[in-house]
Amino acid sequence: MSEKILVIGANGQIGTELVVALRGIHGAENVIASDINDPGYAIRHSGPYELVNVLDKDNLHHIFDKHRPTQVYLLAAILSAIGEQKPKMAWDLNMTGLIHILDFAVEFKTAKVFWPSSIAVFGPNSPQFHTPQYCVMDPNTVYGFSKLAGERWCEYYFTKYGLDVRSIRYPGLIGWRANPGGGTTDYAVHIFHEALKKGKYESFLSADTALPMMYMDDAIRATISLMDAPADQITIRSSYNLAGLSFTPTQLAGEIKKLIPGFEISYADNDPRQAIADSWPKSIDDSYAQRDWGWKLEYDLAAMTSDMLSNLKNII
Ligand code: AKB
Repeated sequence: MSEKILVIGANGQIGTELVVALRGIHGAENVIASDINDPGYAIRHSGPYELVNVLDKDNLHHIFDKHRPTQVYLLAAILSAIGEQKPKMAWDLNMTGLIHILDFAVEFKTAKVFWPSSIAVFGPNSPQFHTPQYCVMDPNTVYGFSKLAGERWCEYYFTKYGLDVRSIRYPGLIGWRANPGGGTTDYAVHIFHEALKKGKYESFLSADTALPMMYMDDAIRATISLMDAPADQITIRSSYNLAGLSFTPTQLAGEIKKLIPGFEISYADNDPRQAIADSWPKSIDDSYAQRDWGWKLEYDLAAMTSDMLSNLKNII
C-alpha cells in the first residue's frame, strides 16, 4: 500500500528538509506539505500543499478527512527562546496542537505519527554529561515542559489507544536550507551565515557553553529510520535521546577558521538564552536509539562545518 504522508509545519527548519527527503522516497504526490503560512517556492512547486492551523480543529479535521494520511509528522511548535517571550502561546500551540493531532490520528486510524521532542525536556537537576534516557527531568522553560508533557501524552495514546507514535529528543539542529525559528541553539546556524557574509560573528552564548547539536542530514536520516523501524523494535513511546555531537562556540569557531582563516568570534553579555543553555545537558547518551533501531551518527564537527559552508556559499 502506498503511503499518504502529511507534514505539518513544513516551512520550518526541519519541515523544509523533511518534505524534500520524503518526496524523494514516497513520490511528491504522496507527501502533503502544510503550514500556517504560504509555502516557500520549492515546496509549492514540488508537490501538494495545504494551509493548516493546528489550533483550528475544524480545518484540521477537514484536512485529515480529505487526505486520510497514513503517516503524520507534526513539526509545528514554538521553540525555547520565543517560548519564554510568549509562554501561554507556546504552551497552547505545543500542547493543544499535539492533542488535536493525536485525537484525529486515532479517529482516522493514521498508521504512524511522528512528533519531535527536544533536549529541552532536561533541566538543571538532570545529569549534565551523557544525560541518560531515564533520569531526573525538571525543565524550567515553557518549551521544555511542554515537550515533557507532550512526551507523556504520546506514550499515553500509545498505551491507551494503540496509536503508533514515535519521537526523538532532537539536539540543536544545523542545516543550510532553512533557518531555525527562535531557539537557544540558533547561534550554531547564524554563525555560518555571518562567517560567509561578514567574516565575523557575535555569539549570544558564552565561549565555553557546550550543547548537543546535530547536522540536519543526520537528523533527517534518524527521523526516517525511526519511522521505518518495525513497531516491535520501538521500546520507547515517549521520545528517544539522540546524542549528536557536543561542542562550544569556541570549538565551532575554530573549525570555521580552518576554512575561513580571517573569521573572528566575539561574545555578547547577558543574553537571556544563556540561562536556558546552562540548564540543558552538555552531552547525551543515546544507547537506546542505537540498540532499538540501529542509530549511528555520520557527521562529526569537521564534516558538518565543511558541508555547511560549501552549500551555504552557493545560496547567500
Ligand atoms: C531550541 O533551541 O529551542 C531547539 C531545541 C534544542 O529544541 N533548537
